[in-house]
Amino acid sequence: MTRLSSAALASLPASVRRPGYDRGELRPGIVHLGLGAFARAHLCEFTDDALETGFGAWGIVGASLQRPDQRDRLKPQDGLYTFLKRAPAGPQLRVIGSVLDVLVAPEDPRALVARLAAPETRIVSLTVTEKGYCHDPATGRLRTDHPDIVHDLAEPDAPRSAIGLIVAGLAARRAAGLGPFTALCCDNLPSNGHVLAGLVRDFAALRDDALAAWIEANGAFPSTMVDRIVPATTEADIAEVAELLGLDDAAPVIGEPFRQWAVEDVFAAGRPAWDKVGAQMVSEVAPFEFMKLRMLNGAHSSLAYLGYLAGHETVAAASGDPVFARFLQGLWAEIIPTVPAPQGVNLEAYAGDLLARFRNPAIRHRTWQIAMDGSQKLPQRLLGTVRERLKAGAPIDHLALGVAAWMAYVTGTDEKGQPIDVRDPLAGEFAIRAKALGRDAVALSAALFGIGAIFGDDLPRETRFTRAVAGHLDSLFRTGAKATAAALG
Ligand code: CS2
Repeated sequence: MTRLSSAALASLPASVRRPGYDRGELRPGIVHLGLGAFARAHLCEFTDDALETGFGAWGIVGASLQRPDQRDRLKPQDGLYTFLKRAPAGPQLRVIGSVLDVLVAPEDPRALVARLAAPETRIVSLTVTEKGYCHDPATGRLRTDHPDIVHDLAEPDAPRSAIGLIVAGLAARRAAGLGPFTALCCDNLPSNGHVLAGLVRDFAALRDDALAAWIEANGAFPSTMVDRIVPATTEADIAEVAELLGLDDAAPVIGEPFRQWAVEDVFAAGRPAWDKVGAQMVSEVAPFEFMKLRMLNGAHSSLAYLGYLAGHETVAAASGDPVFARFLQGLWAEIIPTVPAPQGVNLEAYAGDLLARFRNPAIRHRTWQIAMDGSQKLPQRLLGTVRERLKAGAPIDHLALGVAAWMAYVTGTDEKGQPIDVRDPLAGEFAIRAKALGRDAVALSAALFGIGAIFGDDLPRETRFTRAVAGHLDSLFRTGAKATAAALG
């Protein structure tokens, strides 16, 4: 079969939407760090829509910070790829044209820094996942002992980390007498622009105080709330896209129909017309972030751990189980009082919509995928909510079960005694504790609470919380996830 490419666009079936603008006219105004599936199903689609509305200074140069795979798949396709939207009523296809080129940072970090420093680069956006920020998830501060940060301080012109790259790009711009680009964080972190600004400032200050002051005075770091459920692409998806397209596409992305993007409208050098194509440009992103991180991601993580332990492979299967659907309702009832509703949003209705999205039978989002990197996710997804509920003297049973399910999961053994492939930067720490303490819920939970990067130094002292988690963990070990969730009523 012919491979998708600019030349092959003309042979697409008429039902497949394709770029309606002249890709030859595009200029690279955006560099995107971490060109994974999520960015290609979100930022790149919004940008593709915006390019339809007019002048094309906003093409995207993607950068992979680790592996060359994405570049190797996209280059032969001239950057084109299919977005397969999976609605319950059936699939819809569209070819996205906003990506112009892909660079691979480890192959030539200096070339990427030069691209960041190019006058036409006006936005540097990021989806590098939580752990890509090299920060302490509990405090949001830069980890100066992180191996990539240590490396980048020693070799500031050939950096590896997103933070090192951004600072190198800004330093080169300042040296060249250019203004800064806007650094646009699109990861699921609270106050993500603010956190990114802090990390960039801390790193820059370790290099050069004058540079840090220049960034502080001139830089722009809008906060954003990003939302779309994007499961990892499988071989079966690739085969289905080829069938529907009549062309081979090595790099399709899959996503649900729903998408949301709330962006703080503070840009240093302009932006695409994202507001004309559905993005919400707002002055305050925080209410959107709280709502999404606590209600969607908090529920996603809790359900992923419980569901995985109970043998559910996907979110749709787990949330289709009445016991876990009831658990989600109880969880949202604990979360909602901590969330300031964005203007015009009813949080109960938002929760109802989330349940329908989770249950979308056309999306196979693996519980294992969401379970990944819990140490980086728990603080903003569940633990901030726990702190507020404790302060208010309010019930935390469902939240505590979410945390206990994470603890059971990171022991690395499921309910049938089978090993779990625990992927987490702290997986080694978890394994040592699980090996030493076995299924002693009180001792094991105490040992995990001792990991300050996750729980801070306050939560281990909150006995109402620690007892609830230990009790649930004991029940998970003795009776399993389903019985424990059912017992919550
Ligand atoms: C998920 C998110 O993998 C995860 O941890 O919770 O990727 C989630 O699907 C997105 O944030 C939805 O916008």
